[in-house]
Amino acid sequence: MSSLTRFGISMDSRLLERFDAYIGEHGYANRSEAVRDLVRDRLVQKSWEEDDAETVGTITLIYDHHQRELTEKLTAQQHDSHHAILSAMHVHLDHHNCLEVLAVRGRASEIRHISDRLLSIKGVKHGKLVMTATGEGL
Ligand code: NI
Repeated sequence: MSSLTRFGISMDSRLLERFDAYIGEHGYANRSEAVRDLVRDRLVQKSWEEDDAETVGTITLIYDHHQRELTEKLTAQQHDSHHAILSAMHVHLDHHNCLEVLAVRGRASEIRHISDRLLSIKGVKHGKLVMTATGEGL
């Protein structure tokens, strides 16, 4: 953060009441931090709408490793995208199910494409791309 600038916000009192309830539920110490997080979240969303923006995210996958050829397909896809996959964590949840979390970095359009390709493989039970940011400019 460079320097702090104070500014005032005018808001409908009922909207402010709802906002205060929201920040109370989410454990914010004050309105300023809550407003900062909302702004950051919107800026992160915007960066994901710009296909060429450099972004960071995580792809979470749940699958049954006994499913025929699934592990091989997932591994092959990840090797195809090795330049964008920074790290992979594998957890054996039980006898059948595996959890995989991949940290990814690259252009927004490319990361989305990698995620779509992995999540659409038959046998992947659930998955999600969490879109975050490099932290630059936030
Ligand atoms: Ni496993």
